[in-house]
Amino acid sequence: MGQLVDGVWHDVWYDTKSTGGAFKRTTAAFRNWITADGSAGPSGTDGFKAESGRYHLYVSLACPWAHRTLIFRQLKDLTDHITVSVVHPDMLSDGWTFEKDDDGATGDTLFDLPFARDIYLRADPKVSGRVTVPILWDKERNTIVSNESAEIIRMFNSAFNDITGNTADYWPEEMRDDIEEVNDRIYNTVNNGVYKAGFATSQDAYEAGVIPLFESLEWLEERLSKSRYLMGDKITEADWRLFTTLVRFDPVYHLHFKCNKKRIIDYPNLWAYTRDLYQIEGVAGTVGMAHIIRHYHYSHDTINPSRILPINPDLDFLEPHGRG
Ligand SMILES: N[C@@H](CCC(=O)N[C@@H](CS)C(=O)NCC(=O)O)C(=O)O
Repeated sequence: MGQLVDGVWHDVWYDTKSTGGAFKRTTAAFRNWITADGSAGPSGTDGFKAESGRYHLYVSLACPWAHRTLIFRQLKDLTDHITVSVVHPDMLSDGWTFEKDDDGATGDTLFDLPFARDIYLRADPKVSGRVTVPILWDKERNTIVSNESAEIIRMFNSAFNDITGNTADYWPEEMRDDIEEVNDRIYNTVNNGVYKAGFATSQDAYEAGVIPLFESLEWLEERLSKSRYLMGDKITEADWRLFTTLVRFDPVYHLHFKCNKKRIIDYPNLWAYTRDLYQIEGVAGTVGMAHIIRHYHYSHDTINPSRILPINPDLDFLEPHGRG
């Protein structure tokens, strides 16, 4: 694990010294948008028109942020239009690599490069910052469109509608303010909350992550006792953003990140809701549980230096959910 500084790789773990033991996530660097006509989106520059076969996604099956983009690629019928490479689950001193010696790790199917950092360097030889996935690559302009999953899923939600004919809308205009409010709490306390707890290097920083996390899980349990999905009867991006954390919670975050006050299976509504989403057509195929378990336990040697992978209880995501 490390980062690029002016195009040079430095192998360094997260700096929690300067923040009193707290994990602070950095902001993504590439923020362009694919749009239906190639006009500029809310940030970045223009010139990224939705076209079949033009774009490529680099993902890790372990990563909850990359997982969002795979779900939207599936739900929006983009699988024939956007190609994918899957990194190796082990993220060690070279960061994400394109090693292929693990089931499901495809290598770099575009350029056959060894490391994910090489994709960043191809876009900008002097780039600085963390080498994160997902990466959305433009094969025509030979650059990174975006490495921000929250924005990639919004592009996938609508930019390709004329190409696919799929008009399902997970970010409806009239619900955006309400979705934003829910996303905000879930991002800060749940999606990123598990990382704040897990990567903390002081007791205070750990508690500042884990306490709000479980307060939010209680709030979500209550909310989901009254409505099938977060915003009512309709699935929105808020649900998919929550789902990728819930599906990893019991197998990984509970033990590895010390988020062990409760498990998701201890919350009847949250657990049934997780199964409900898992059972939606196409979604199960995006959940790479072997990479999820391997990546976290094997890669974070400050947390699990023995690299022993736990034998977890079996979770039956296909058990009938009884919601609806
Ligand atoms: N803002 C990014 C965050 C992505 C992210 O942090 N990905 C993690 C994997 S779960 C990563 O690649 N980390 C490598 C690193 O921080 O060096 C997004 O949501 O797209």
